Amino acid sequence: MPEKDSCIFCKILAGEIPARVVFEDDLVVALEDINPQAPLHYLIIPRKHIRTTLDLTTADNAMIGHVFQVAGKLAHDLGFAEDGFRVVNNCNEMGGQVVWHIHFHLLGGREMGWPPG
Ligand code: D5M
Repeated sequence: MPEKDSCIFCKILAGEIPARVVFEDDLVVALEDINPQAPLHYLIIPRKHIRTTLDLTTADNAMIGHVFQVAGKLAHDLGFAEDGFRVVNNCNEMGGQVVWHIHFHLLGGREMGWPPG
């Protein structure tokens, strides 16, 4: 079975698994993370099934730029842009990736530590 067919994020994007969606357009869907690591924790998920950051190609450049624009817009619209926020992409096991469909964490609502854990 192709990996895409068992991908939990593809199932969410297809409406087969419920999610608390806060934004969507033709390129991405943003939703509340089921296991929040901050008072405000959203996932920005490209509609295209891309396994990891390492699988991006130049064809994805505009979409990735769009992800960051959406992150800023969401932080602004949800009222935490001025306080500050963090956008995180985890890649492969040691990077902390557990879902194999590229996604970007948008975290806010608390002071972020550095370096991250
Ligand atoms: O992060 C994967 C993230 O995906 C992790 O923060 C939990 C979140 N997750 C997993 N399943 C769901 C559903 N069904 N709804 C919302 N959020 C979900 P990673 O960067 O791969 O470690």
